[in-house]
Amino acid sequence: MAFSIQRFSASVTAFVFGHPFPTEAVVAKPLQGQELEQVFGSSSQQVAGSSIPSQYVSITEADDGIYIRYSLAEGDAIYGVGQNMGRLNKCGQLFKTWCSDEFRHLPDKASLYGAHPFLVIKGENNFALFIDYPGEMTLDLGFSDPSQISIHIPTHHVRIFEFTAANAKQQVRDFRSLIGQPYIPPRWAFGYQQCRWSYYDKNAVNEVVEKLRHFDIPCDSVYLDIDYMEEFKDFTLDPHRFSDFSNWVAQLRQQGIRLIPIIDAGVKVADNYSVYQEGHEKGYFCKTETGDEFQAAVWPGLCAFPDFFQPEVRQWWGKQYQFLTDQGIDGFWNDMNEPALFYSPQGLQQAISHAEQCKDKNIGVHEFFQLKGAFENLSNRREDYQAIWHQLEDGNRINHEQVHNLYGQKMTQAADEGFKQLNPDKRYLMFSRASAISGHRYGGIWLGDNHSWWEHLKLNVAMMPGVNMCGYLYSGADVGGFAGNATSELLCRWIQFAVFTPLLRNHSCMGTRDQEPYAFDENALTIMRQHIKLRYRLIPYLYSEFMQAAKNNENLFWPLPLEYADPDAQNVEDQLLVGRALMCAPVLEQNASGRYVYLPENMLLWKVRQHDKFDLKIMPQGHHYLPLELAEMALFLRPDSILPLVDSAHHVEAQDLSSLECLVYLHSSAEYVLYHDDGVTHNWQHGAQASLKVKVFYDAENKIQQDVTIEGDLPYRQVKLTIIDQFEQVVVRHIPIA
Ligand code: MIG
Repeated sequence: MAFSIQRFSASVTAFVFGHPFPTEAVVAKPLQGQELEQVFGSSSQQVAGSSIPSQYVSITEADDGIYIRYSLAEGDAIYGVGQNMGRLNKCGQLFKTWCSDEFRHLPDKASLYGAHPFLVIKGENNFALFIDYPGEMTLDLGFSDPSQISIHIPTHHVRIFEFTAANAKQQVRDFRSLIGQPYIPPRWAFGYQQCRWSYYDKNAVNEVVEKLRHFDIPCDSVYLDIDYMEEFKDFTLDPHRFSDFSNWVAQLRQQGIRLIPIIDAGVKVADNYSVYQEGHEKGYFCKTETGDEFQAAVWPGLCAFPDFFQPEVRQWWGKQYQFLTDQGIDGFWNDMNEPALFYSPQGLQQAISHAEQCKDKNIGVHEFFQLKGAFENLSNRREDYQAIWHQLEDGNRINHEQVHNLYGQKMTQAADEGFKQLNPDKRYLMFSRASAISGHRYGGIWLGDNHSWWEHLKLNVAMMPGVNMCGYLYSGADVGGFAGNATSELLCRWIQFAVFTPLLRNHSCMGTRDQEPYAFDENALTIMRQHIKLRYRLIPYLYSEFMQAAKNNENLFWPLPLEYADPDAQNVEDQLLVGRALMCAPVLEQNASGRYVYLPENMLLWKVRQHDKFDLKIMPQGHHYLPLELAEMALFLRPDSILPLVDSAHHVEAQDLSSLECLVYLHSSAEYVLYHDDGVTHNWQHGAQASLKVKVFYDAENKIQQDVTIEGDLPYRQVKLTIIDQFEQVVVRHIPIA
């Protein structure tokens, strides 16, 4: 078996088989020469052999590809696998990496929109794996045999990474340091965002904005779904329903609202449409085996699909966004980029012939189901994907089947490259539906077409750490659920969790019940208002934690078992750590008036009913039943932690940052470093960052003291400390900032 070994550090090793496709997932370079010898001594030069020197797994080659196997011990848990079904611990499940337009997210779905083959094994042995392969592979995580992990990669060309640092968090950091720094959104993208498919015209959008402002719901952006375009053609505007666009964009901007248009991957095949014409003439679209343009239908009807694997095509595509940025737009969402295919002309023809054969026949039940299936399975057919060919830089072509999972993220890469050309200093809001490993460098992701089901609120909780591990820090689900009809209770509870997700966007499908906060009863509206305002109060913390996580290869959301060693914490699936100071414990059941929580250590509970009023209580380590009315949510502060807060406002840029409030849960010495920058440019990379350090501690006489120090340019002028000690004594202090 021919393979070579690459060492990235003492705890990161890659086994390389054949000539893997250059996915660009990993930006780090393997150690070489002296560096390598320093870490591993002279034996490190060993490159190939007969058996693979993996520390934990067996890797074998067979005719049908490469297998990775590992025997699970009793109590082993598996975390990660990115955007996938299931709970936090993925033991017992089967996944396939195949970016899919998957509307239903039923529990046994093996693939969703993202392909994220990074997993952490925790238990008897502790290690992590990343398989750098952009096609479909099967991850059988104890599904066929509960005592076995078996991963099948149907190729002889792949790079397999093994992470052997002592604990899961470090393994994640090591992985993240390989794949590079995440995309950084503008700070306003941490506000509340309102979406629906579709706000049909300017009036519809204006009405949403008016109502949100009227009902005192803070909001930073409203989304434009496919109906803003003329005949669903990318980079066009419907001239009637969205006339005088740039003036309108500017008007909304004055009210603190940004418009975020959708961009679909498919380009309508049409004579009088310049984007198609140019792409067609220059040969920029994906081809079939015989070199014709590959076409399939999506919303605009028959479409061609930009061949994003070519740098020149990406450059061309990236420039198209300028049509909208020139009119004042600074955020987008890239949809349907798995790519989703409703049908191909060939597929449709086959189904029609099938039907014709059945015509005038008294068909049997089996024939009936086949006939039905012939039409039902027209979308996203494997044969259609196999008909797509990509042109590579080296002059070779590659079949789509081999690289399917990279398509969507290359679209987002194209957008990112375009933005950098347009305005290298500016941060644009960008997130994608399809993704793989390394798309996190170009944008965030949303979690796709979920349903207004309690199960999908739970799924949202379980997915956040998984996508974080793969670098997708700017992410979130469609709050309230996309398909189906949300109850006001579900939306309230969902918002109570989503106040912690960087992307906080309420979105719902055409034909469903209105889902804006004001579309529900008065009581629900009040509850949502309070918790959305809480979100705005949390923005300094969330933003600071986000930036630190991005810079230090951390997650924003960590599962409890990865942080705490005690046995009871290992089973906690529905509470998450949010940054370094907080733990959330959302209510995830209908009609629940509370929930069980497990506290691995003493924590300070803020039961939030009103965003601007503390209702605080120390809860001791252990199991508790916590009553939580619909109007209440639980926010836990860890010992010796500090939570920075500011006042809410109608939108992020209107927030008054002159006074900062810090909630301190003091045991012996608490410290927080609040990161700050301009929030709109990339200047932070060149030193334009500031920080405010708050330290609260006991002095030699057991008196509470504080230190507030600043570095750089900060908007904060005074700090109000609300300090709770271990005996629930409250001390309030006002510290001016010089
Ligand atoms: O086939 O643009 O996931 O957010 O509203 C549906 C319409 C296409 C799927 C996206 C969803 C969006 C919808 N799109």
